[in-house]
Amino acid sequence: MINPITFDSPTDSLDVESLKKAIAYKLMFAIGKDASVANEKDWADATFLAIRDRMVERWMQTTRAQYSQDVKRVYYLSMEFLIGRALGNALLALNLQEPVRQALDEMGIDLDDLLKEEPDAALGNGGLGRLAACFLDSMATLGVPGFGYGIRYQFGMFKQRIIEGKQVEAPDTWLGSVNVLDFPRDEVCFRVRFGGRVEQEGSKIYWLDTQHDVLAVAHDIIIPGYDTIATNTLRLWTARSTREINLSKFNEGDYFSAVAEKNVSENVSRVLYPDDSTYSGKELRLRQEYFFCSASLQDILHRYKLTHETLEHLPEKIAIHLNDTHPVLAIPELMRLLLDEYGLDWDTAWGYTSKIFSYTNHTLMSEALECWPVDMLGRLLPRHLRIIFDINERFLKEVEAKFPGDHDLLRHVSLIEEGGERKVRMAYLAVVASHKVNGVSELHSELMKTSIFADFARIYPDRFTNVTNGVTPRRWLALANPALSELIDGAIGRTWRVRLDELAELRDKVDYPQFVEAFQAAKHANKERLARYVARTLGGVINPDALFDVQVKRIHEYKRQLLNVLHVITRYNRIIKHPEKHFQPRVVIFAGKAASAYRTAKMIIQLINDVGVKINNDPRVGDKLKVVFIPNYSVSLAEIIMPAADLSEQISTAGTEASGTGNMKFALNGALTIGTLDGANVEIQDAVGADNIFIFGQTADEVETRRKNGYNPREIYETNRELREVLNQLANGFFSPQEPERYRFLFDVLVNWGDHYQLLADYQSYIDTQDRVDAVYAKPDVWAKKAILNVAGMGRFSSDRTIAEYAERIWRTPSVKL
Ligand code: 26V
Repeated sequence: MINPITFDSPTDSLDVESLKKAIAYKLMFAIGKDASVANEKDWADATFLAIRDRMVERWMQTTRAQYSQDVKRVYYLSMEFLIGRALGNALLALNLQEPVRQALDEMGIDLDDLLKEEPDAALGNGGLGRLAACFLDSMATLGVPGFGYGIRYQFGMFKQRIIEGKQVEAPDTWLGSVNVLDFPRDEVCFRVRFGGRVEQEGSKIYWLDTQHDVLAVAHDIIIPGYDTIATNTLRLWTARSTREINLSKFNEGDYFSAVAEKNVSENVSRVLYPDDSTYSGKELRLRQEYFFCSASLQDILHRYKLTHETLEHLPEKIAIHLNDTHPVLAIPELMRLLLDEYGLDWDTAWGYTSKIFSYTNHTLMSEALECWPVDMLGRLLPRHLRIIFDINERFLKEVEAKFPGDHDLLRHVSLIEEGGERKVRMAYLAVVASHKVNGVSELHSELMKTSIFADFARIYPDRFTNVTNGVTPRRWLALANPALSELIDGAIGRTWRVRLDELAELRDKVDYPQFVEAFQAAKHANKERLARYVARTLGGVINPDALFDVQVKRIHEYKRQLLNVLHVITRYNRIIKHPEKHFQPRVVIFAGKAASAYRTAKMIIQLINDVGVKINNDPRVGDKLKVVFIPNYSVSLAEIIMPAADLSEQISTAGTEASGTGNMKFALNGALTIGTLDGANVEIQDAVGADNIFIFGQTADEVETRRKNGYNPREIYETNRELREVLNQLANGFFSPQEPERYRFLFDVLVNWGDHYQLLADYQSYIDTQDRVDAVYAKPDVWAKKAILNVAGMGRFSSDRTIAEYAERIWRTPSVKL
């Protein structure tokens, strides 16, 4: 089928002279600019295009090998891919950083300036989307035949500005006018249908009279593996109207509605839902989910059919992974295609489907679990609703046979939630149709089996498993932290980039004062880099000799940024009360976005800024304490912040953070963690040793027990003098004199309305532990040794390990041979 044309490709040449020519050529013929007028964006685009050429050939080679070896492919379906910038990563993967730097240098251009020109591809909210991006990197690097499928949002994650202390959202126009990132594939185009009705004729079912159909057009992004030919694809769908514009309306002179119709259908890929805190049944969101599932499934079957006559081998040749419940409509869509389009009988279709799918759960928070109103689903996707009912009927029969007479169980596990508005429970559908269901850390996977999926764990005990998350060492150490990378290279060689376990060899280095000193110097340089960034963007000066205490992540009540603020205020009060005392200088750094409709989270951002204004301008405080909120947290910003941290704040209420991956990035860059026994923190403690991490607060069990026994935060408020003072300052407008009632709400949340996330219960333990942090930081060598032991212990948190586990235990996808 594939007939490669062979020729001597100029894109093989990777020497400085050829690179220079290639970049100049792209500038001229692809961008259409002369060097004398080209701006930095033009140069960046030209450079990326020249490098992209050098990836294309590996890409084709990989694809050819995949076809000729008839490999099993894994399709990773995700509503979000938070990939960040591509150029730096491509240069690293192809080992072209130095030659390209030199080539540009000889043309009078600085590579570092160009790298900053690229906008982040911010097609995700937070942890779930970034994990998907790390997974793509690891799949390519390991040669796993993996494809990402998602949506090419015209507007990704909103840009955050801080105006008078408050978050203000602005659209993210990342696509700009020139786009060099992806290959548009106008010919790879599938119709996605909506609405209509279902008609039965004998055993055959027809989905008829659909309206508002949309075309899905593919755009391909190259995912280079590190130091390998293996190169994968991320295929993102964009919506196009089935009719360019309504010509009859146009001719009638109704220009507005002629175009409006086109816009409505293209809205499907317009914008990323900037919300990972709550689930709300928005019809557009449902349309987005079906849109990308349907297009992906049609594409997957089309690719399979290119090389297979029958569907017989489908489950041996494809695996489909569901990144949370957002792509769960892929299940009834595959069933629909197999039943209605290919004419399979139910049992065969279901047999294939349940061998093909696997599902990862990323949160236990009930408000984030998707449930679609039966009415809405029925209106938008009548055929799929019918399939879901059929799946449910057969599933409940199976349960009835296994547990006869247990009617409560049947009601609990039904895919349809009854009582009130009827809803489809998407997570249950995922569990019933998948052969494996995993959580993202050991603790989370256990809790999953005792909470949200307890009944299913009885019905399908072998289905549930754990695969602890990981992060790619390429982006999160090699790219983000050249200073530390170089030091590590000198000590243990360069292969840790693909075998992160080798970092364990650094353990012995704590006994070499020279190494310890160099480690401290690298950290200091990274802190200076961050201080410069802060000075440039915020204007304030922060002292790189102070302890950098960092909490960066989405703003959520469960992540407890507010607990961090309670500590900051406590410290401030102590400094004022004891002017004579020495305090370890600290800069407390925050960054993160709040969902635009999440009032409390936005209030927490404003509080951080108000507290910052008060403390930073108080002459009695000086260098002892500074509070900084860095706006517009993103992948690129994280690459500057993580390497500069001394202390990593991972302080969620135990039992709420499924895993966390920021915790891993910080430790990998030599920060010590202050954290609860939550998510992957538990495993990080095992890996780095209890002496090298600051654990505080209640365990998940203790949180649960306290909740059951009737938790009374007011009692803690009344008995803890320092805490009471802090909370009173919130309530009486100490930090908001212009509007004294501003933070009364937060006071009430904590003291009068039950303190759902038990901040007050963990407060004293947190404060005491922060005191221990100061004491250790006062001994720079002791601190540095602990930091080195953190780096050394991070081997198992590589996403390469994670992907190897998925490939072996869940997808059963061997690597392609190249
Ligand atoms: C839910 C929704 C609801 C509808 C609107 C859009 C939207 C987007 C995302 C979500 C769920 C987000 C779940 C999530 O991000 N979980 C995080 O996953 C990380 C990777 O496994 C993990 O490290 C974090 O602990 C977990 O919070």
